[in-house]
Amino acid sequence: MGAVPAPFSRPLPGLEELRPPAVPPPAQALGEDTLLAMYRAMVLVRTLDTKMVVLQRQGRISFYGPITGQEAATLGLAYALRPEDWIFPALREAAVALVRGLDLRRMVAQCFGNVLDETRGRQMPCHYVHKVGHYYAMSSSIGSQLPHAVGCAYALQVRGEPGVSVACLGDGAVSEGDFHAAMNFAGLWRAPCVFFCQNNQWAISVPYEKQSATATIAEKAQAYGFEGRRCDGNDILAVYETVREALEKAREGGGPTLVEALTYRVLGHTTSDDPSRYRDEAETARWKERDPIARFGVQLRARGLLDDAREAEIRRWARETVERAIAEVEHAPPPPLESLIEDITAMPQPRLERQLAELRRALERTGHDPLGAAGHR
Ligand SMILES: Cc1ncc(C[n+]2csc(CCOP(=O)(O)OP(=O)(O)O)c2C)c(N)n1
Ligand SMILES: [Mg+2]
Repeated sequence: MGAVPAPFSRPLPGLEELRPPAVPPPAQALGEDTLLAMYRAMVLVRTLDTKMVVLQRQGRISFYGPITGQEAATLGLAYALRPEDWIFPALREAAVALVRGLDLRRMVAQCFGNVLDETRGRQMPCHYVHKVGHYYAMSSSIGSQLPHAVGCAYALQVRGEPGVSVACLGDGAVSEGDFHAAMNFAGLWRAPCVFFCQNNQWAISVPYEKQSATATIAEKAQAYGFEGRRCDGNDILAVYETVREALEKAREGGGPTLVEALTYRVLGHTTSDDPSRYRDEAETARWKERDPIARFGVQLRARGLLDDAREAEIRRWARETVERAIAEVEHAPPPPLESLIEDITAMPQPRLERQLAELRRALERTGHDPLGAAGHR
């Protein structure tokens, strides 16, 4: 078996404090510390996204999928979960893993795909895994995680184990067969499952109106025999409370809920996309005015929890934390060549070993380093 990278010797300051409460209370009972942790997490994730997009533009990473504008939806979900819950993410839920203890450096290393990446450079950037946090690797194939999530919920039900399984999706997944199969069986089994859809209104260049005939995604749940609820996806407390109630219902044997968080993808689909080629950016400008971080900031200020000095401290901490994470992992070497064939099969495969030896000889002959000295791919 290949080596798992050693844990980092010292934690990055301020990340442990982002953990959600073990039993999330109703939104109106959230403590000041949690409200501020939610805000810090939103700022940290925005800072990370902004920086990682720059890194991609500079050619230091190959690809990135930001959640900019969707922080309230992602983190509203994150803070409503209990530790025993399971998450099957789509592309824009990585912040859930972060607040459940996935080291920011591990996330950044995953984007570099170097030796500090637990998945050893085998996945595209943003495909994080966080086993102890019950966070599965996202599946690139749209909607394919949804039957897995329902299978997990069914297993929890059959075994009588605590926890709810969360099936995350974007609006684009509703035209996949997997979505309908998962919804059908979740309803049939009354499985302890919450479908969490971040409807950011675009699936790359396809707007929601060209994806589905129903006005909302939430109403689709009715056809499968359970409740669907739509919430303001740019209001973190609205998302939090809607998800929390859905989770509580599932925990008490009340079956699944489909939660639709209505939001907007203000940037490109990923760094490989240019949305100005297919959408009216005046619409984007309107959604930027509903920025979820600014909105939550106004609420916190009204409650006396945030002022200019604290805001400046939070932004400085976020910037320093992200920069430090990048500095600590960027220059790690690429995974060793033998990682190409390690962890692939339970028993060593002579054919793969022969191929690796042949590759080594070819590299020695040509002096070519296929991964590049700095691990860039
Ligand atoms: C089965 C499948 N078809 C097509 C793609 C290409 N693809 C990648 S992301 C994406 C759009 C996803 O949109 P949505 O579900 O709304 O999520 P978002 O990216 O907006 O968060 C598509 C079509 C894919 N990955 N898998
Ligand atoms: Mg979408």
